[in-house]
Amino acid sequence: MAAPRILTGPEVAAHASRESCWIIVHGKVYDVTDFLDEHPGGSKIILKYAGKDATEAYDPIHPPDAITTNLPVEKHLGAIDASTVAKVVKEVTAEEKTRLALMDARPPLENIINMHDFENVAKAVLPAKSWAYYSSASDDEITLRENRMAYQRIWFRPRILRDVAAVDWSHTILGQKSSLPLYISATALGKLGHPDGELCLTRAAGKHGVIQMIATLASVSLDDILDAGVPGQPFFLQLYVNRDREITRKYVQHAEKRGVKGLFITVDAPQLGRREKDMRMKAVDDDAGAKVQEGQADVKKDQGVARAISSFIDPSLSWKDIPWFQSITKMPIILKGIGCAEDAVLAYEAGVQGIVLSNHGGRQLDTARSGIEVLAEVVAALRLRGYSRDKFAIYVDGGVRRASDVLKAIALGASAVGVGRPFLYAFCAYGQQGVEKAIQIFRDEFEMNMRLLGAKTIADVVPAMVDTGSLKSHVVMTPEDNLFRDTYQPLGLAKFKAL
Ligand code: PPY
Repeated sequence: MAAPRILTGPEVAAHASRESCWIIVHGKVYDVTDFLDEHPGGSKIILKYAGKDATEAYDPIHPPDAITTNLPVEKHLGAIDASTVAKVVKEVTAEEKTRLALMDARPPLENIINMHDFENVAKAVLPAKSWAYYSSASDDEITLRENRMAYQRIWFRPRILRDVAAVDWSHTILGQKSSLPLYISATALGKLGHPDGELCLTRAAGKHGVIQMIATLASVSLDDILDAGVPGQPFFLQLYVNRDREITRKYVQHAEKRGVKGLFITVDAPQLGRREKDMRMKAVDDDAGAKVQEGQADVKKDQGVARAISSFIDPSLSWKDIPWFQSITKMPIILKGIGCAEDAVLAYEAGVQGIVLSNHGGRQLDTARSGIEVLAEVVAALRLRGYSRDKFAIYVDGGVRRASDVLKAIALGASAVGVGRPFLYAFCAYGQQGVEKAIQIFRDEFEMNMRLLGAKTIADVVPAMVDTGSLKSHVVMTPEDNLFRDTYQPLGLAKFKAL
């Protein structure tokens, strides 16, 4: 076999145009000239790095092997001699300076006492683009806000004098032991928020006995996440189904072989929602880029991070595909993104092991109802069909910020609850330690709330402990949620150009 070709910085730099475009990623040189117009994120962003090292920009928003699998081998030109690559001196913008100063001035972790605190710090210390991607939801973001509000329309009916000296909030989720009755739900592109990305979750989850659901679109590869786990650490996998089913089959079977305990197939995203904060951020960036790359046509101008990389997801996925999934894996299959009782019943009848009542953190169909509201009708419909909680799991996610939210969901029949953004914001703001602190806060809240509710164990959290009289009424007044209001960033409108 021929020795791999070693290229130098000047050789690569000579290919810095649309006619011949080479880039460096992870120490390797690629000829991406023919790929420019196929790049889901548009050609302009690649051309910005033409002739240069693009690793830093590539990493957070691509699965680690995207470039090697998408480019034919003849376009893999060789390795780069790093010592010959001119160091790019990055201009630090005023915005970046402020951000770094805020990072230094973060509240000490011991002063963080709830999930809203993490969100507030993340909002200040994240690059604007990352915050826009993570925090955004679809259209008017009504569902995003409703996810939070719905919990506040449920009231507790506490029990007293039940000897709650010892309370235990540990739980079993999909047959796996968990120190909390919740799991870390999948959120994508973790390296947009922290250099270690999703590994911050993995390490904290392993240390504290919490289950992490790994996202198909994590910034860290599935294997690297699994390798970072402690022996026996349970993981779930969130799946986006590829148009090319062979890719999906290999991915699923690999996950199973590596011991992943549950397959959560996302079913609410045949097309990604229009997340306007994310889209606007992209438009702002393109305007700046246009000055550098004058005259370059770019077809995908208004997409935002998420839409730009979602084209592999198969919109033709249907109920007919379920038997195929059942034939390729023995992992329990959970459909993630159910929004009404009719589909919950279809899932039950299809023989999958569970569902997640979810609206994708408000990021898909706006004005879809909250998972917690849907739960009540789903449990009623499934009971009529003889369902039992140990045979079919019903999870809920979206808007959970407090242990009290989790207890409300469990009282209403949820098997456990998914928590996504709060853990994401915890690591964006404080890395692994932030996630550990978030877990600690949930623990403290479970202890207090279970005592005050009169439940010694999770099995004691029963329907009679909640009053859902207002849940379906979307207009009742509730006391204002100040912490949520202060961290929620209102949507903006199109900006005028500078005068
Ligand atoms: C989301 O952003 O809501 C996701 O589920 C992740 C994602 C990221 C990029 C493309 C498609 C989906």
